[in-house]
Amino acid sequence: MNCSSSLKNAFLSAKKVTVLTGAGISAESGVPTFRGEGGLWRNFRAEDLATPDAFEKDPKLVWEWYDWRRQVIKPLKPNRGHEVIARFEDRFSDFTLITQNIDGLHKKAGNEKMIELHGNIWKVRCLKEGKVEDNLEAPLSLIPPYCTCGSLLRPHIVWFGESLPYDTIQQAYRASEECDIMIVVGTSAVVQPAASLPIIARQHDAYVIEINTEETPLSGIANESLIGKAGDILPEIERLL
Ligand code: BV8
Repeated sequence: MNCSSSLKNAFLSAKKVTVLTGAGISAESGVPTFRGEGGLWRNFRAEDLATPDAFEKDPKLVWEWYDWRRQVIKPLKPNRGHEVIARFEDRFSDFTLITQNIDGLHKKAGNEKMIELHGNIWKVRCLKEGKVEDNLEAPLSLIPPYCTCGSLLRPHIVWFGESLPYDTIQQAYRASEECDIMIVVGTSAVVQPAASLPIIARQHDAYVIEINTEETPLSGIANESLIGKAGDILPEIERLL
């Protein structure tokens, strides 16, 4: 990777750093991405599995898919990219991690504070009471699972067509507006509102660095678009600091 002198300078003067991650950061851990070769949406239709209508129509089918994904993710470990981002939390006094991922690998890597835009696959929510609880059972002993109140539980995940929780998206907007540097890692930058965050950061004069194995709609907007694996490029950036 050829790091430009502007990238080095941006880090030298940066006070607030925000990182936005997508499925690509977890690809090297073995978590399937959504789009592109081998992506989940190549084999499954989002409308059948990741919408409130799909859940209403067939909660068992939706839960079977999430149970399968939980079993895939459970034994996986954070990779070098996650580890660098975890160290960034200690390194920068004003640091925010925004993730679209639901796999929980940033927490496993050691990040303590993060904005999980699309929820978390290890949490369930009671349809009646709205109560959110951790649930690490994989495979699930009962599909679909039920709350102690007798109501159906759903994955605590934001599906297509659902609004992100107000506080969550407001925090993400603020971290995008206020940062000096935004590093955008492993996202195809097509799912809204997450895809608008780097644009907001640029509009507020942040230095936006994209890391991806291929070009995305963000590549022409970012100050630097670094093509390669997150697990290779993030350690190189860390060595510069
Ligand atoms: C909302 C479920 C208001 C969780 C997910 C038109 C019609 C209808 C709707 C819309 C529309 N236009 C916009 C919308 C709204 C919609 C949307 O954006 N749709 C898009 C697809 C057009 N958004 C919503 O519905 C959101 N809510 O807007 O509310 C509203 C309400 C009603 C109606 C309209 C609006 C809610 C979005 C929630 C999405 N939930 N899935 C789950 O089960 O997992 S989205 C899914 O995509 C995941 O959550 C994921 O996080 C997200 C983003 O994907 P990426 O992370 O970017 O992953 P992807 O596979 O795409 O890319 C991976 C990248 O990594 C690639 O670029 C690859 O090159 C790179 N890579 C691979 N390996 C590496 C790497 N890079 C670096 N290193 C590597 N080693």
